[in-house]
Amino acid sequence: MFDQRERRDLEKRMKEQNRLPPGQSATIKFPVLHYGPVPRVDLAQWDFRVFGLVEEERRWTWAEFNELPRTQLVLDIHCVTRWSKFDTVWEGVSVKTLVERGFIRPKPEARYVVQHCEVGYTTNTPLEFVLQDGFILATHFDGQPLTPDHGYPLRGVAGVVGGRRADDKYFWKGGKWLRGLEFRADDQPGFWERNGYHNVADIWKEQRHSWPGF
Ligand SMILES: Nc1nc2c(c(=O)[nH]1)N[C@H]1C(S)=C(S)[C@@H](COP(=O)(O)O)O[C@H]1N2
Ligand SMILES: [Mo]
Repeated sequence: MFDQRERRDLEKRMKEQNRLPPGQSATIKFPVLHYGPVPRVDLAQWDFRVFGLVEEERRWTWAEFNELPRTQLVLDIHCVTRWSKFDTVWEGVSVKTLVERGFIRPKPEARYVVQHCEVGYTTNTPLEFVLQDGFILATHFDGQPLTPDHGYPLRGVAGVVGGRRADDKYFWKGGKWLRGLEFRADDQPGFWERNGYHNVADIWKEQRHSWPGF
């Protein structure tokens, strides 16, 4: 059983440090949230594609993906359903690093990125969002490979690193069971964005839903 007192103390501490966005509560657990079934993944068939407005489209097998430069990251994550989890530890591949090291070369016209996941789930952000430190393509959580529920073998993670920034976004902007990144000139609303969630998803402005007054 998780201790209510421990949770409340954490929430108070995070609030004092200005790390608790409006309307959120701290959790010590790690809730699971997604639409549809957990896809079964065969790593022998798995690939990761980088396509659209890039100088060269890419396709990496699971073995190749694991040869890419790796990053560890500590993030606060904020779900639109109002739970926040602090100091979560992720490991995987940083899109920023891939761009800096020439593994991905976005064309100058590329301004948005769509994350493509198993069974057609997508989520969209500006290109700058996936290029900042608060976004990672994660294979590991807390030192262990992702569990199927949390996106095994690969997920996008959208979180907050090192204090508040202008473009901190809710956790749904990280797609679980991620299979590719599409670079685009125009924005393309993803699954939750077409189903009522806010396109921008700024956690500090509480951009939860796109319906006014909801
Ligand atoms: N493929 C996929 N990714 C998804 C979702 C989904 O429905 N499908 N839901 C998003 C939402 S709303 C949240 S809050 C987080 C939840 O991640 P978790 O289950 O690891 O907590 O995943 C995001 N990524
Ligand atoms: Mo969510």
